[in-house]
Amino acid sequence: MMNRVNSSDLAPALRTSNVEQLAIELLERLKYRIGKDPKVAKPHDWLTAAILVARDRITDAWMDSTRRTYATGAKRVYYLSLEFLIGRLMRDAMTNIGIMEEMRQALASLGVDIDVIAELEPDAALGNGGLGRLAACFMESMATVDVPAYGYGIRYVHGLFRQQMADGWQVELPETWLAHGNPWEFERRESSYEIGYGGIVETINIGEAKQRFVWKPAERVIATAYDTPAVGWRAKRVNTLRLWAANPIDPILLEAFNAGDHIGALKESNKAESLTRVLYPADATPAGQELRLRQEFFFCSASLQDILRRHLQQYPDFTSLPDAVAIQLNDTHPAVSVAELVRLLSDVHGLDFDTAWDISRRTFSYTNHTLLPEALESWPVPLFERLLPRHMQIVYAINAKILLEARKEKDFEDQRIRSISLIEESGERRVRMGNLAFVGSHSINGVSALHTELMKETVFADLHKLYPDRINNKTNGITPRRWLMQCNPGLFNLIRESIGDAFMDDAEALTALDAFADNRDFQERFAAIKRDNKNRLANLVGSRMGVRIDPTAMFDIQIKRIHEYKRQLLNIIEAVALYDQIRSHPELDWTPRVKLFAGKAAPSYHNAKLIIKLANDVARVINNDPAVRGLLKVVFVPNYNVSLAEIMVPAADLSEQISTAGMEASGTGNMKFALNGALTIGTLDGANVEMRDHVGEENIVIFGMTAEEVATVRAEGHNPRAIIEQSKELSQALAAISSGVFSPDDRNRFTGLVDGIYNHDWFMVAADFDAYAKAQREVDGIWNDKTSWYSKTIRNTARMGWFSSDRTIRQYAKEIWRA
Ligand code: NBG
Repeated sequence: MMNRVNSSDLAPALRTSNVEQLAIELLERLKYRIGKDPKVAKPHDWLTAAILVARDRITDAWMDSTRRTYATGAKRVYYLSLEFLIGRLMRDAMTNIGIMEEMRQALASLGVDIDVIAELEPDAALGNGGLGRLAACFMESMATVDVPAYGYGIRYVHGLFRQQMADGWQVELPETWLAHGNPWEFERRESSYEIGYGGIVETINIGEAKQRFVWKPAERVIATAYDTPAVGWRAKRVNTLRLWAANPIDPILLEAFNAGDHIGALKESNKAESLTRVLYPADATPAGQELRLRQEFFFCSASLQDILRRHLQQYPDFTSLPDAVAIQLNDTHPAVSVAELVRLLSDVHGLDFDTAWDISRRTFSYTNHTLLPEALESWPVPLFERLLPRHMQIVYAINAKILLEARKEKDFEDQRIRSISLIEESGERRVRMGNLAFVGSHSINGVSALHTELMKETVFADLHKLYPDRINNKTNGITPRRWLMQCNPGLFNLIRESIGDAFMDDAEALTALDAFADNRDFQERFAAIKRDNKNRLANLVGSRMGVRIDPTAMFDIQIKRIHEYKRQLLNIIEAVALYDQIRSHPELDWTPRVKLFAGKAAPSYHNAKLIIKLANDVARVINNDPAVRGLLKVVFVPNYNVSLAEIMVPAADLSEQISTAGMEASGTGNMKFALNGALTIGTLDGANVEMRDHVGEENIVIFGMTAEEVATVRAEGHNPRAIIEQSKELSQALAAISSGVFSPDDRNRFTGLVDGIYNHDWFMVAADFDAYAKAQREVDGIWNDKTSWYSKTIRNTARMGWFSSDRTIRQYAKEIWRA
């Protein structure tokens, strides 16, 4: 039976779950918690009942885990992240507590199809892309490898927008994941904290030339906690994801209301609640708005107050904080925590500044997720000072300390000093959050080997020189529960039958599959599963979009946020070039392909939105041209999210990981595809480099410039026009796009996009085009030799175990958190 785990392998705190027992509980929850008779219950009611049955079991294990943490005095890890891209939780939770099959049967006995209600669960999209999804995988892995951890973030009422297509253009609609309530969460009214903004700082002389500082904020809001259990594999541990919602101090100004000002009476309330209403939809570019800084401070302050309160329940004072607590800053979004912790320890809890600073630095560590210089957050000094006057003073005090330290080093002349300063002085003065996170942490990590090396050479070169022991690498990973077991049950069962169960607890045991890579019978079964997964995707594309795609064609998939550096444009241009070729050479033996795209663009990112429109325009022309004879199809699937990824990833033959080398910090989609038996076409960027090392260079198709070559070309300047003129395929494709072949209604729509390639080609689309096209024909060649294709793709599945987020978390725990 699918996904059934032996109950003796489960955590002892879990109560037994046979089908009859589950059916009884389902009826009970339906009646007493939802207030519905089964005769009139709607599918949503059954969904809630099923979740509550699972949640009760998880709660037993949760309390057990919490008691264990207290009893053993284990170090607690806090993961501060403005984003958690969770997706649906039901399947995940039920698989991890081992009741998936029994629940399916129990629901069936009551006339309910679990697959139908599972589709109704909202996809919790409290994140933009890789960074948020990584945080969600980490939550699951921290519980799995038994690290006592809390995730802290914001309970956005509206997650990432819903994407619709209107005539091929992206339109953003609000997302409402809480519309039917959220049965997973527990509201914790008692865990609430005041968060201040603005106001003044009073200085009080306390003798011996010492001073105390008291921040008197002008505005205050309340942060209220909502807890969601995070269940690890086999429920060995259940951790907490604590998300904060903002509430007003005074829900209604009665005086104003009584005076007839009914709207004004709710002003405070609206203002407070707007703080946690929406997630900023920008990925890898800073939002730069006051509300964003307010959000950042809001969740950091609430989380730190909560952490300190919990610490004092167990320890007499804060000298033990760095030994009992590790706080991981997920990117710079929570970097203001550095100043807030120093403030809480010194102003509120009375430690002297130097002690507070020392404790704080030994407690924090920081993960950097991008090198894009425009992505490094910084805040104008006047804004920062107005909103957080005391924190501004603390930032200056930290800066003075750091700069003094640096001046004592040799080789730290003015240029270096300027570059490590927490304050950007050229032009508008700004607080640099990356530098603050760096100096306030004992560990700074990158997310792939290449990214970490580039961090040392570029953004943090001078800070790295001052603190050479701090930068380290932790290559990203993905949870194999969601990204293999749950999303690809067919493959999961085949692997289990072939190599046994060891890989379920240790993904690296997948290497045993290597022995089957050339086995004909195994290849056929592997291929059959891929075909089933492709059929499922073809059905979805057919029903959702009315486009027919042939499941026997190669499914070539690029799904991720739309970004120029990720080069969806390179992929589309190659499709146009291929289209040209198919039309000019109908006599040749073309490999049938379906190029699928999905992803959202930041609403303010003009070129990204234009790229979506181009994909749709190109799709319309190619898909309707009889001369193509169905040999090439292009499809842009709308509203990419975690649930859609769970269908697209297992259905891919070819995975597109083609970013400009040096620009993708790691990538995690690349890992999901390879684990599910896709071949990767990619550049030597991010974690692709390590993937090549693991799967073997004969099992991955690498092309294009290296990060070093890109850097050299950028420094020396290159001549894209000359490159384009030398490539007939490329120049024809670009000419077609810019002359309006795909946009007869607006012939100049894409001229600007094409001009960018001619004039500067910052993302090396022209520079890499020929190598990319050649690599694609190499992929065709492998595809046409099915034995070779499956022997490579099976080896991908077999060798991707190292990219489990369990491995990543073990490394964080051992080398950074010492937990
Ligand atoms: C993203 C990178 C990805 C990386 C994820 C997770 C941001 C700022 N960065 O390459 O672009 O895989 O982080 O580390 O979203």
